[in-house]
Amino acid sequence: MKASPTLAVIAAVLALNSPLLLARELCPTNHQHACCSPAEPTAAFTDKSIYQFGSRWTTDAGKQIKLGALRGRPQVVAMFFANCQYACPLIVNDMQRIEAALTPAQRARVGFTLVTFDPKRDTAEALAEYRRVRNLAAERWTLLRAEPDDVQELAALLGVRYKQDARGQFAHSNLITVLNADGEIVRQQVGLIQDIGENVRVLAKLVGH
Ligand SMILES: [Cu+2]
Repeated sequence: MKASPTLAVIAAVLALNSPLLLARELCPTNHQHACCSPAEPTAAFTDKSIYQFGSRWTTDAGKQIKLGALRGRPQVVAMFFANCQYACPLIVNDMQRIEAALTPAQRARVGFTLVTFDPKRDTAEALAEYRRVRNLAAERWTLLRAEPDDVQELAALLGVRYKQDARGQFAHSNLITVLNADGEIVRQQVGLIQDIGENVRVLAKLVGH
């Protein structure tokens, strides 16, 4: 009769331990136990990923998303504002040149994202109009706006500097960033009307074609 309590204790210990053992077995060692920390859902992104931040964004279709929604294919990203008369149209032009230089198979596996640093004027409707005027394909292009603090945070992560002047226009960095499918910065191009060749090569490598 003495065996019963002992067995019960052993059974209880085994029952307690088994989920842990199971979790450990399932954990790939190079994943920093991301799968074992349900309290941290963002742990699935690496510490180099700009997707690890929980900021909320709105698309030009009015849909609420987190940046992690862009995961899964490399993204060509730039920050801009729709009222820009000079630099931003050229940035978008450079992105469209990259888009055009990809093969159809590559193009299907790459996304293009424009993030406004002028959320006051660039409402979802204004961004939708920008998409229409610039003919930005819905299956590839994502246009985003967010609250100023979140825009600032993303700009800091990308190394984009911007400043609004008295007339409401923005002075800003001219920067195109290539992210891999996990949101890590792979390459950045500074300036306007640059040679897009290296971006295209990097993207081709990322999509494995
Ligand atoms: Cu601009």
